[in-house]
Order: sequence, then structure tokens, then C-alpha cells
Amino acid sequence: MNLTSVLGKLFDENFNRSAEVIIRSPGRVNLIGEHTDYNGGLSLPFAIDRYVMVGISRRVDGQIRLLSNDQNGIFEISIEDLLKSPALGGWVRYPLGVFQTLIARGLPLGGCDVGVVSDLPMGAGLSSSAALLAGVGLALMESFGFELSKSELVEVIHFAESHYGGSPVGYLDQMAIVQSKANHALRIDFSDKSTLDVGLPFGEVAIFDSRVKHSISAGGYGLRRRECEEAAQRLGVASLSLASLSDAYDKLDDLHYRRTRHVLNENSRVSRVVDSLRKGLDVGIYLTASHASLRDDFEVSCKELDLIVDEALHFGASGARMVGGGFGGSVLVLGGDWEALSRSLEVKFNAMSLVEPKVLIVSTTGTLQRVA
Ligand code: GAF
Repeated sequence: MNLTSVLGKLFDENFNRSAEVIIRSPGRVNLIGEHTDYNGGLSLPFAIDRYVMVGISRRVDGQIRLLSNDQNGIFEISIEDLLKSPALGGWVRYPLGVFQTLIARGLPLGGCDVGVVSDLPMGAGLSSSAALLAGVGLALMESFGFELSKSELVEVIHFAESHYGGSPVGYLDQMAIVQSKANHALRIDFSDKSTLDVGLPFGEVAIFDSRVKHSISAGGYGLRRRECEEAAQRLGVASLSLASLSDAYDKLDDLHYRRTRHVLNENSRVSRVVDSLRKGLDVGIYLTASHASLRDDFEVSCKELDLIVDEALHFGASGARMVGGGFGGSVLVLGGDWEALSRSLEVKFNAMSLVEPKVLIVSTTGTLQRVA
């Protein structure tokens, strides 16, 4: 059954009606430029054909009812009670965070039934939470008839994720999901949030989900952000991307120097990848170099991700790297023999008593859009 049919069934069986508006919100893969967003640097993500689908139908009684095919039972709250609740727990804090953010900005929302289905794995570093937030944001716009520009929508869902979702994220995921065009990567300069569409020469990539669940609200991500802020402060720059490596070498301890080196080198790798794509050259070596830097300088990889990257190169990939925040999640593999790699990883992971990675072949055609 396709996602639209799954959503239709969910609505029928639980809300006894159909969805008035349906939004398809894509996951994202970051080609390169990791942990640079909150450092005023560069990234190059693209949206994929794995989605969170959000359906919505208005209600006249001021109640909000939420249901997801991944979670048990309907969650129900009135708009009135929502306004008195500063923080909610569980998955509903994301969609309700969008309601709270929009209401606080004076937008006219009312009660509604909201259903969510997805074929985007959660915790795999493919941005499932930002996809959910963007889907809910656009669904509310379409349903309640107000206009937000793309950059306003990005601001709303970024606020909802960091404030109500409790995740101290940068802007990478929100911008990638809201602003990417099909078959293009989005070069983002986070110093001023300017963007450029860069055509992609490949239609598909392989994503190997390590099945080590990563969570931004767990401490590692926040700690890296603090280390970068400390380094920038000691160097007297507003963001780490403005630092010079020789200055960092002279003034910082080893740990802060390595964090800085990752950010500066990663920014220049993004620029080289953009140049190479424009010239039709392979970009694999930059991806593999990015992984080494995330592993050794930024220290956000883990043994499962490292093993997948090493094996991918062994099976002919032109490049491979972890994607997203790290400490688990997925590896992006460009080229090579994905089937042989998958079989080999199964054997190797099982021999180490680890659950084998799951392979997803994704296309670069994702876009955020209304489908009904
Ligand atoms: C996560 C965050 F949500 C992004 O903002 C970004 O920092 C990324 O990790 C690392 O590049 O996806």
C-alpha cells in the first residue's frame, strides 16, 4: 500500500472521515557540510523520496486530535489547554510545537484532526523530526488559509524543534526540507542563510542505516555546539567559520583546535564539491575525507558507522560518509556494489553480535508539497 492509502485508512478507521489537505514532506541527506550550520559555515544537502505524510481536517469544536501510524492511540487536547501547556512530552511535542509557535505569532488556528504516516526511518540521521514539523507547518497553512514564505516557515519549524522539541539544532534540516528542488542539492551559506541550487549528476544514492539510534536531545550534539562556541570565543570571532587555522593552532588546546579544524576544512570541502559537481567530476574523495574529519577531529562517529564506510570503499564506492548529527544514524554511499556491500555488512555485523545495517536506495527527487 502506498503512503497516501495508508494515510486514508488511518483517517477512515480512527477519525471516521477523510483528510481535507495532505502534505508530503521529504527526508534529507546531507551530501557534505556536517556540523557547520551552527558555526556559520556551508552545507550541501538534498531532499530524498522518503517522506512523512501529514493529513489534516478542520474541526469546529476547538479540539486537536493527533495520530501517527508509528505510535499508539489518539492524543487529544483543546487549543485552550494547549495555550496553558508550556512543554509536552513524547512525539506530539513536535506537531504541537508548530501549533504553539504559530499561535504565539498570531496566526489564526482552530481545532483539527491530524494524521501522520511515514516511510522515513526515525533516528537514522535523515531528519525525520524536521520533516514532520515542515509537513505539519505547511498542512496548517493550507488548511487555515494563511501565507508564510519559505524562510518564514523555516523559522517557525526551527523554533518549534529547538524550543518545544528540546533539540538545540542548527538550520540545516529545516532549510534542506523546505527549500530543496528535485534533483538539486541546496548549497547553504549559514552566515546569511543564502542558498544556491546545484544540479546533481546522480539520481540515486545508497543509505546504510547503522540502526544505532541517534538523538539530538541526547548530550553529545549539545556538547559539540558548546565546544565550538568556546573555541570561537577564545579566538574572538563571532562564528567558528571566521577563524583562521593558524590562529587556532597558536591559541587553542588540542580538543578545541581539532573542532575548529573540522569546521574550517569541512567548509572548504563543500566549496570543492560544488566546483567538482559543476565540472562533472566525481566528489567521492571529499565525502570520505569528511568522514575521517568527523571521526577523528570532531569525534561524532561510532564503530558501526566507521565499519560501514570502510566496507563501502572496499566494495568500490567512490566515497562514503556518516550523515547528520552522528553518534549513530546512517552512512551515505556513492557508487560501488551496494548489494555485495550489504551482504558483507550482514556477515561482519552479525559476527560482532550487532544488528546488521538496513540499506535504503533513495532518489534525489524529494520536495515538500501539497498532494491533496
Ligand atoms: C543535525 C542537526 F539537526 C543539524 O542542525 C546539523 O547540525 C546536523 O546535525 C549536523 O550537520 O541534523
